[in-house]
Amino acid sequence: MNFGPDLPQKREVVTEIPGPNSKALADRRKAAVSSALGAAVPIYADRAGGGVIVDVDGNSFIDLGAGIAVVNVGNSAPKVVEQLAEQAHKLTHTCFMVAGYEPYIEVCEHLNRLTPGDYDKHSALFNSGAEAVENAIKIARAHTGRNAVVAVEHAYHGRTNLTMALTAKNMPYKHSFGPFASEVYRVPTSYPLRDELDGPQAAERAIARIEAEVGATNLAAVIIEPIQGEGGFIVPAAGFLPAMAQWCTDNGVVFIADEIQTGFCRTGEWFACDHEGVVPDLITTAKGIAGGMPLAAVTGRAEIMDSVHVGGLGGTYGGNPVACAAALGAIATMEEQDLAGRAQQLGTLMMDRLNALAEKFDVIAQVRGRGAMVAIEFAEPGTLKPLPDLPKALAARCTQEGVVILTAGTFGNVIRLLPPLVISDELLIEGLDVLADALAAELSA
Ligand code: PLZ
Repeated sequence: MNFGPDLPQKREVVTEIPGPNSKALADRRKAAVSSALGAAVPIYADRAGGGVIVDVDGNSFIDLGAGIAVVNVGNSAPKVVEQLAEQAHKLTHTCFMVAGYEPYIEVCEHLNRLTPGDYDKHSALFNSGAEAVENAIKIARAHTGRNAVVAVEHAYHGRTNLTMALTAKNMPYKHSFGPFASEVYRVPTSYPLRDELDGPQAAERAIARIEAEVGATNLAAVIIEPIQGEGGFIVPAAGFLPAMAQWCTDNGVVFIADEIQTGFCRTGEWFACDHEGVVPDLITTAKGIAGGMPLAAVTGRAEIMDSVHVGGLGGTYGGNPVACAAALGAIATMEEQDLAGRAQQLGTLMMDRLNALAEKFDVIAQVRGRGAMVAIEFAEPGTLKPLPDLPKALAARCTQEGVVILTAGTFGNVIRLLPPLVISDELLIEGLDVLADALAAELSA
């Protein structure tokens, strides 16, 4: 039997999609699993590795989603599996607040070393991205003694009560789940395709709103994804992030970079903040940190991280030893294989091909992104009116042809590409060709 990374790196559809085994699982799912959980593709995965996902019917799909930017090092990456298996044989759980263990401390050491800023840093580990965001806000409030938090338009920070309040989009994340946490304010961001502002102007607009509607002295934190993920891979205009960070510094406000989707080599640097030399006070990470195991972190200035009373942060499973061992394997893989450099190469390849596609199809309003985090926004030619049905139809066509592709965007009109960073050029190019054919077919349908 082939394990993940040994799987033949090929696209091969051998049954109808979904095949009989996937259909049988869909029936069992219907009977056993809450229908509240969505599914981007109708197939059920059996194995995955490199740039492919093989389903329970033996169909081999090119993976252009990496489980939403999680398996940057590939599925079942050798070092991840090796280290987590070894750890699992030694110790699966004590609870870090009961009895500590080395892998937790070692992950924190790596985070303190790799995240932006050369000041003294401390970290704390959690289970999910949303939990990391919640804790970053708790820390910022404890540190400043202030309550208010500012998030920006198109933001995504999670599905828990506080993070739903921070998240912008109603459907499917917030609808019917209110009331939401209080003292959360939303201000405009920088969305170069849809506003006419350069980075400093967009920051000035956001800051004016904060000063008028919240007041700096009430504000604990500003939280921003340096490139917005679920919101549609919105890359702010140059200068926006540095100006926001500077204003926070000048006003004693904690600047939190949510790098849960952008982190760990995805954008061609270790973190997206690195592209503009932005140094956040706190940074939240998850997803790519542990090669698929649930782990998340808050890292930041030691004096901010330590401003919470002893015992004020924690949780039963946060920084579980097996997840930490996986993170150590993932981080070693990223360093040894220079996956940040690889993300840059993949990005160039995707941008070149997609820009050529944009020349041909006027429904493509913009191709954008950084490194291996690239998106296409679709809009009615000449108007920027979002075309939300098109990405959905394209993703469905791609699945039929053996390519897994994800959508995004506040308006649902974005296709996003997030291949595992260990995918081959050949496979990525083949995936992009399938997407191009799907677009041509859809537009002529
Ligand atoms: N912050 C920037 O991208 C997770 C959401 C998938 P969790 N994004 C994928 C879905 O539909 O639930 C995300 C993110 C940013 C926070 C989060 C939340 O991370 O690990 O899903 O809690």
